[in-house]
Amino acid sequence: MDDKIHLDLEDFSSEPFLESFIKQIQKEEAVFLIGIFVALLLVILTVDMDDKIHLDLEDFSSEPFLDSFIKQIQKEEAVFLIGIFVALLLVILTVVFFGNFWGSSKARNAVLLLGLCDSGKTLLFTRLLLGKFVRTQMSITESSATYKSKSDRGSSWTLIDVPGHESLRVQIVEKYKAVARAVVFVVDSSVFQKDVRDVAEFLYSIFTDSIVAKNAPALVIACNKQDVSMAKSGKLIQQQLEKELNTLRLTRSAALSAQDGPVGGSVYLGKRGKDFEFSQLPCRVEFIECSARGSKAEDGDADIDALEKSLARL
Ligand SMILES: Nc1nc2c(ncn2[C@@H]2O[C@H](COP(=O)(O)OP(=O)(O)OP(=O)(O)O)[C@@H](O)[C@H]2O)c(=O)[nH]1
Ligand SMILES: [Mg+2]
Repeated sequence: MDDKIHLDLEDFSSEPFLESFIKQIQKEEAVFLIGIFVALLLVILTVDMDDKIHLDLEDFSSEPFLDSFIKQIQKEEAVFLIGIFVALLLVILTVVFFGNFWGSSKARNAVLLLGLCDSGKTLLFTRLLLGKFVRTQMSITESSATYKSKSDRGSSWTLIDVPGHESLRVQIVEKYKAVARAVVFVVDSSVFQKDVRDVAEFLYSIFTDSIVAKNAPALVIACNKQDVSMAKSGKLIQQQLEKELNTLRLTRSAALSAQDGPVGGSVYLGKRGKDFEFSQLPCRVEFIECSARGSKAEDGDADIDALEKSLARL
């Protein structure tokens, strides 16, 4: 497991660089291939022309029948060659197109576990990967491991447990945001009333980021600790977050418009002129209820079926 975590971290630390490198190569490859194609076309046309001149010279000494026969072959050869070129061009375009498509979708295979401190990310991470209960401590660095989803396709994602502490998470989110296929945002439903403002600020900072807005990773809000009797329901958490994000959007846009100069890297959350709702985000949003601890803690299973189903649909 340690090895896996270590290796996955190494893989991912270079991913944005790798992604841009591949894209660069793909771009240059396309130009290179088109260059070859044009060069080949020129060579063939020249050869064709040479042949013609040569044959034309011969024409004077040969019979008219032979002459028309050679011309006929030349015509068909040209059609044949043009056919080959069109086919080649199609192959090149297909390779470049699918290369780009494959590159970008393959690069985004990370599922980020985000949320405030103590919301239960590390316990959820362990439950999803190993199924067992562990005693956790405050995370100070990210952990990652390959998670095989419980779908028929059996897709695998790299699950990344990001520490909740603000001074640690900002840099880590920055590192992985471009490769996120989904964000599982873990909320401690038992203290949600106290946390609502911080949760909204964290969500706001992620979903107004221009790279996140462009990639639109799926958002699963995991309302955790449902085993605690005071826990708020997923529905209530959704309503209160929508209200809080609406207020936050008003204050933030007012603050932004009061600033001088352009503000980079930030997009508008939701739809202008309408109260904020999660359905306005450009990605799939789901609220699920779960308990990473489960009713029997060490001895029992977690209650994370809804989360597993959600991950299977990614
Ligand atoms: N009752 C209950 N406790 C839970 C649940 N999930 C996690 N906990 C407990 O909450 C505490 C914090 O859990 P962690 O998984 O360490 O929290 P975290 O989100 O990783 O916290 P940071 O690493 O500081 O960001 C631990 O004592 C867990 O046992 C749950 O579903 N129910
Ligand atoms: Mg943790």
